[in-house]
Amino acid sequence: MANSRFEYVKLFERENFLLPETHIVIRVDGRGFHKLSAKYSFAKPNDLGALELMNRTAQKLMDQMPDISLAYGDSDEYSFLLRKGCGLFERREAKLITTFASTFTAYYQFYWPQYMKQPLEEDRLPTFDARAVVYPSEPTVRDYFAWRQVDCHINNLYNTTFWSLVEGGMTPKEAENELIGTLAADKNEILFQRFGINYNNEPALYKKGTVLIRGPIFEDADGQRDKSKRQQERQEKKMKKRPIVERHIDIIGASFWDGEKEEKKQES
Ligand code: DGT
Ligand code: MG
Ligand code: MG
Ligand code: MG
Ligand code: MG
Repeated sequence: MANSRFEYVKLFERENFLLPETHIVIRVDGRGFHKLSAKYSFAKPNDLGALELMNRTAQKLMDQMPDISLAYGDSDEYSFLLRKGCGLFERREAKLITTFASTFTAYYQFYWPQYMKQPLEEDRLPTFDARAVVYPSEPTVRDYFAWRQVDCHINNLYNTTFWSLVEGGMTPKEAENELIGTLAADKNEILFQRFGINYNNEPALYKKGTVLIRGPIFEDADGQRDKSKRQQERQEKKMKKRPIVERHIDIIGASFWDGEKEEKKQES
């Protein structure tokens, strides 16, 4: 468009370019899923269809964004790790997070009928927000993902015990009081003694959440900057072709990440 006398308004725009040479993590989270899960009668504490729908949506997003090497999800959230030198949208924060939130929302709604029994209603459509955080090193990225999985574990143990107590006849208030001040060991004990549930035998999907890997996890997009457009496109195609592997495993301990390193060593 030709210049006009109105064009100066563009000077008011501000762009946040996420720090170069850092690991970008983008986390999407469902808006008001406390209410939404009640409205669509999600099973408690875990709705298998809803979790599979999250996983399918996250896989599709990864398909579209070759810069994602790792994703982790549980409950109504998903975190995506972008390769360190990633230049997607020139690392513009607003462009990244709005695209992630809207693309995730679009696919979640698109796949909904394949996984959920109740049809969506226009007065409560599922939507997602997104935020981006940059991490300066591999250890901080590992700690980020550990933090999310610990959160999944704490919530799932609590919710599993809580809903067992309620199914066992307590009111939600009574169950809540019963659990005040209890440690993990106490909850395991309640589940085992009163309900014959061995928490260890609960599905890994519920206990550990879901890891989507398109390794090598920490492969850098190094040298991307100096590459020609054709070379960049070729690299993107290569990344896209790599299969995405879904796992429900521990990512807190070192072995997940070190195993990754071992594989890298063996490859080279
Ligand atoms: P937000 O994120 O601030 O907009 O608010 P919420 O309500 O989405 O809160 P959040 O994200 O902290 O917690 C997720 C809620 O979603 C939590 O109330 C439990 C619910 N939820 C997630 N997955 C399931 C499920 O599989 N079954 C059931 N019954 N509820 C679930
Ligand atoms: Mg929240
Ligand atoms: Mg939420
Ligand atoms: Mg959440
Ligand atoms: Mg445009």
